[in-house]
Amino acid sequence: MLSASELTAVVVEKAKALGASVAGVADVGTLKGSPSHRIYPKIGMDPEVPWQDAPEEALHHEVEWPADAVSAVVIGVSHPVDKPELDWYDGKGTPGNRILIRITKELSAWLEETFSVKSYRPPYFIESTGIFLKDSAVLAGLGCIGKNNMVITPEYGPRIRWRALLIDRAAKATGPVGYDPCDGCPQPCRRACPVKAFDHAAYSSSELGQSTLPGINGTYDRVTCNTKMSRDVEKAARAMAASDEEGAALASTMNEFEEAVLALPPGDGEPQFGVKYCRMCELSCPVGRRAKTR
Ligand code: B12
Ligand code: SF4
Ligand code: SF4
Repeated sequence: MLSASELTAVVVEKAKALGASVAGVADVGTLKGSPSHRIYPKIGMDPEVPWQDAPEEALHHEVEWPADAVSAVVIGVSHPVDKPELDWYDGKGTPGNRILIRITKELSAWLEETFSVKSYRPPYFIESTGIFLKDSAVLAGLGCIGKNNMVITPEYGPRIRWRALLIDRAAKATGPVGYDPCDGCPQPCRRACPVKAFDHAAYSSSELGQSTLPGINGTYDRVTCNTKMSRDVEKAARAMAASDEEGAALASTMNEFEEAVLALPPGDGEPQFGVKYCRMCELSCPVGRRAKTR
């Protein structure tokens, strides 16, 4: 049987061979105590209301870990500036996320066939048994949380998306690592935000009982950020609709919006125009800007 270090080496190599830009391993035991895992049951899952006003039913949500999961294999696929369509939401997901899903599926099958390693593929959303992907990437040594509240990688900056596999065999963790590109940076990321989501402390360490917070020190407000995401959906709905009223109706629920996008006539092979969600705090970061593709 492979040692924990050998398993890490082969799984990272295979993930890259399948198309991952970066890959690493984090311990599930360490992840269970990471900042997002600790804060989430206290602030709840609803990005539409300030955490202090979260209704009881939105609170106390915790990641549901499979009992036998001991290591998390984390993979990243770069989303460079010159391929913006990777991040466009088309009613079913994004093209970039579909690449991530394909890689994790193939990696999972390969682990089972080659080493009889059982794996789980957590979905995207936490409330549907997903895991916190940024904490996972940081603890796998693939980057650090930047002042824009995203994982900054040395190779691609924040322009990367994540997915993970949970496995029932111990693989040696590849992180965390000491890396901090934000030290001394004039923070163009925070100034670029069109809705000023970084302009005040939205979370208090004394009230929440932990010092590591969204935006590192509490200076990222997901409620404000989310208003921009809603505007992006409205913009996409307006572009699809014949009238203002029809646009408002399409943007009124995500289900209606998704159905309308999926009903669009097929294009010429290019991804359908869906929502181009805001990336200003990401695209303005200079780290890894020269990287093109993986
Ligand atoms: C819900 C969600 C949203 C919501 C709420 C965001 C939020 N942060 O609460 C909304 C819709 C607003 C949103 C916006 C965006 N999102 Co989003 N989102 C998610 C999702 C599904 C869960 C995130 C979550 O709830 N985190 C928990 C909250 C409480 O914590 P947090 O704000 O992230 O802050 C924690 C960390 O910063 C951490 N931390 C801070 N310092 C340190 C230090 C160490 C050592 C560690 C371990 C951790 C740590 O502790 C904080 C908690 O205390 C993840 C996918 C996933 N399954 O993880 C994607 C995800 C985080 N989003 C992503 C992206 C790209 C975006 C957007 C750019 C929009 C877009 N174009 O897709 C913006 C960026 C906003 C920003 N600057 O943070 C990417 C991030 C990629 C990256 N390079 O890091 C993810 C990972 C999805 C993916 N496909 O890879 N998102
Ligand atoms: S622009 Fe990039 S490096 Fe500079 S503070 Fe923001 S996240 Fe950090
Ligand atoms: S994604 Fe856009 S709205 Fe949200 S914090 Fe970043 S720049 Fe601001």
